[in-house]
Amino acid sequence: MQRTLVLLKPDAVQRRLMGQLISRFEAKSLNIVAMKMLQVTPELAKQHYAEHVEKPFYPSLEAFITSAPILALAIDGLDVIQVVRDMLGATSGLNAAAGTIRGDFSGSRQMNLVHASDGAEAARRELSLYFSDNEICQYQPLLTPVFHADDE
Ligand code: FUP
Repeated sequence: MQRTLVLLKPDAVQRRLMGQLISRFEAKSLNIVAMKMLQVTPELAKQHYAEHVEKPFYPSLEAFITSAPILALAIDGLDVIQVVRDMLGATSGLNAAAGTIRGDFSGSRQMNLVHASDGAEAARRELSLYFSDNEICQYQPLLTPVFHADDE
């Protein structure tokens, strides 16, 4: 079992897509264990996108990610980091396959609606930027036995 960080970005909030996007993660049998709406500050944007801060597109990316609230989610599941990355699709909505979130809803590289951690180390780092340990809900997901076998 893994945990990943997902952000529904300002375009998802402004376009009233939050419900539809959350539904996709629920339909995939993943377990949402924390959720928080917040406005990203420039300081948090620089921490989140540390690898991009020096790139030419960063000022525009920061303006976008701080432009309206986001919804941050912590999501648990089997291989959830890769499963969610696959559900998002390629970074640009212009290239993302149909059936993925970006492929179905986005026609932009920047306004691509969603972020998800791209590996175990990124997930640990990014989860700690948005959630403290006591904000992660501990509960027994009752439908697990109908979603996958014990040994998966
Ligand atoms: P991803 O891991 O798919 O979220 O994509 P990246 O880490 O490569 O990029 C982070 C964010 O920067 C993406 F959401 C899109 C944005 N971006 C731009 O706006 N312009 C670029 O040239 C590249 C990325």
